[in-house]
Parts: sequence; C-alpha cells; structure tokens
Amino acid sequence: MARDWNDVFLLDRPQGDAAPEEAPGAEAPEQRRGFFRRLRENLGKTREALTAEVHATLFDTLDDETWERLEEALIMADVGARTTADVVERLEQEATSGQVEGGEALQNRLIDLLAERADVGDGRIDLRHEPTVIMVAGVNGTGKTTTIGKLAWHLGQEQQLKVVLGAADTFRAAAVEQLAEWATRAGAEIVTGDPGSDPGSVAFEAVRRGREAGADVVIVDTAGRLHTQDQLMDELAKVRRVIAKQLDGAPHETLLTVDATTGQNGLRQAQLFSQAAPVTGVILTKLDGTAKGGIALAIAGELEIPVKLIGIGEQLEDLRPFDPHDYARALLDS
Ligand SMILES: Nc1nc2c(ncn2[C@@H]2O[C@H](COP(=O)(O)OP(=O)(O)O)[C@@H](O)[C@H]2O)c(=O)[nH]1
Ligand SMILES: [Mg+2]
Repeated sequence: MARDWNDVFLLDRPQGDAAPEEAPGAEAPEQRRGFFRRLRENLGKTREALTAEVHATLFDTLDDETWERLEEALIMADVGARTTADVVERLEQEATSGQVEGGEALQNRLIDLLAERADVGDGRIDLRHEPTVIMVAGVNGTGKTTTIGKLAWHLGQEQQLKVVLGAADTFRAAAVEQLAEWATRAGAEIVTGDPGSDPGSVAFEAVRRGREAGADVVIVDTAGRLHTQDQLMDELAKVRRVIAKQLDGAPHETLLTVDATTGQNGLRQAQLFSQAAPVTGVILTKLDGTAKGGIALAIAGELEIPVKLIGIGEQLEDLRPFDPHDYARALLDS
C-alpha cells in the first residue's frame, strides 16, 4: 500500500540514473513524518478512548465482556459494525486458541487486523493512459475542488506532468473560480463552461482538450448538489458516459470524496455513489476536524473500496496517500 506519492502514482516513466531523492515526486522523509504526527494529534481523542478501553479489556481477564466492550469501543470510533464484528471475532478466536497471548501482543494483533481489513483493492492511481482521466465526485462541501487542486499540484509541480482540469461544477460560478485559482498554482490548464451550462459538455471538452494538448492527466470536477439523490446520480452517470464517448475506457478513475466528520453517514454516501458509478477509490477529507477516524476502516472494510488519499486540512501539504498500517497505528497505539 502506498505511503508516498511515488507509490500512489503508477507511471510509465523510464527509470533514469538520477538518485531516488532526485527523481520527480521524491520527497523528504520528514514531510511524511510531519503529516503522520499531525494525523496522530488529530485522532488523539479517539486514540485515547480506544487505548484506554483496550487496556481495560485485553490486558485483563478475557471473557465475554472483554469482546463486547471492545466491539462497543470500536463502533464508537466509527469503525463500522461489520468490520468491528469480523475483527473482534477473529481476535477472540486467536486469543482463546492461545495463538496470541498477552495484552500487548493482542493489542498489536488488533492493529494488524484493522490494517488488514482496510487494505483492499489497489490503492494506486494508474496514470499510464494517454491521457488518464480522473473524475471526482462527492456530496457538496466534502472537498472535491480543494482535493483536485492539491492533487493537480502534486501531479504538475512534483511529478512534472501536464494536467488539464475540467470545471464541470457549473452550478456555482464560485466553484469555477476556486478551481481556476488552484489551476494557476498547479500550473495546470483549465476548461470551463458558462454558469449553468451542461456539466457533460464541459467534461467532454476537458477530455478533448487533454487529448489535443497531449496532457498526461485530465481531472474532472463535478457538482455534488442537485435537487434529489436520483438526479445527482443520473447526472454523474451522464458525465461518465460523455467522457467515455470522447475517450474509450475513460474515466479511468472515479474518486469519491467523503467528509470524515460525517461518520457513518459518509459510509452511506459511499454506498450510494458506488451503486451509481464504479467508484475506484475514496478520498477521506477533514480528518483534522471532529472526525473519529474509524470511518476509513469502515469504508474500506465494508465496501471493499480502497481509501487512496486522506486530507487533514485546507493547505497543499494536507493531502497524502493512505497507508492502512500507519493509520491503524494512529488510531490505536499505546
Ligand atoms: N479542515 C479541512 N477543510 C477542508 C478539507 N478539505 C476541504 N476542506 C474545506 O471544505 C470546504 C469545502 O471544500 P470544497 O473543495 O469546496 O468542496 P466541494 O464542494 O466538494 O468541491 C472548503 O472550505 C475547503 O477548504 C480538509 O481536509 N480539512
Ligand atoms: Mg467544488
């Protein structure tokens, strides 16, 4: 699973003679450590609560109450009923059969089991198409435009790829301006339509322009607010069809933004969207707020959709690849 940007992006780039730290997209290890430290801080409350419960249960006599209390604590942390039940059942089996002994070993095993459940599908983003088309969907306010901006920056500035952005959220003029600002920072080209114009035609034009300009990546922003859920899903399906008409096999990635602070509601959103379109990955945003954090494990574990990126703020450096093991450790560590 991906820990660094260079692990996330699957590129056809010839391996040059440059030292690894000079390769495009390489970053200093302290950047990753800094992000992880902030993630741990943000999830501090959840970690304290979970760790206290783990100490009160796994480090004590193991009985039925142990497993019930542990389940409750994980569900409170947003881990999701099914993932929690599976993980705790497995841990109980291993503990009663004597496979894993001792409080600390059980705690470590719990971290491993949670990480395993979250490690589903391919966490990478395949950029080997010409161009690769990424469609970003999600409920209004979950962080689509901001995330696209950050992603475009990493692709354009770090990976030195040519990026075209499609501003297919034509419902709000401000949405286009917001994306245009990010395009400038990222050194990306932007394709826009008139306010209120057809989102499909903007998406179509963005992909057309991407092909014409020999872009490496085209990222299409979409609207997340329509009168009804059905209308929203129809619109997304239409944008997808239009993109496919312009380029066979596209969109290659459909990424869904989920606001982590919405907890189990985020899980339901992901469920609905993935029924309407083949979602290839989730971007979990706002892990810097009141999020309990377990939702990352619930989405991956229950929907089998990989969480590819996580966001912990509004700045450029606040978006990073998701690593299940690091994440489980940030949630539950002594
Ligand atoms: N705190 C925090 N705010 C975020 C994050 N991602 C996005 N936002 C903010 O959430 C708001 C909505 O984001 P936006 O990208 O416009 O959402 P969209 O409607 O889905 O395009 C903006 O004010 C963003 O700056 C995040 O990871 N953390
Ligand atoms: Mg937006």
